[in-house]
Amino acid sequence: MVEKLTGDARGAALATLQGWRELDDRDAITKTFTFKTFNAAFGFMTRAALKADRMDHHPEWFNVYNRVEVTLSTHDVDGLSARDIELAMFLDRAAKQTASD
Ligand code: HBI
Repeated sequence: MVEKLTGDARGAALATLQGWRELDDRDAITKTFTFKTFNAAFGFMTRAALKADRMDHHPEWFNVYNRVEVTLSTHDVDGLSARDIELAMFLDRAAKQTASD
């Protein structure tokens, strides 16, 4: 059973992330990744998709050419959970291994 992140645990978890921000209108985090090419962006999305499927935890995202806007939240708790933090950290690592601007 996944739990909603609140209080100190939530603050500590968010502090481990770089470049992510909380949305104003709902309990979710977002980050825009920019790569050199569409090929690089799609490679990142492919690695993200395989991880998301393994986790059974899926991003909301929007891609235009080399840019990927990602939003993470846990629908099952209507907010943030440790799963969002785990996926965000994976995405940051995957982006680092991908050619960026
Ligand atoms: N993806 N982001 C996100 N949040 C969820 O709560 C979620 C998911 N993917 C699958 C999933 N939940 C399943 O556990 C079912 O709720 C479909």
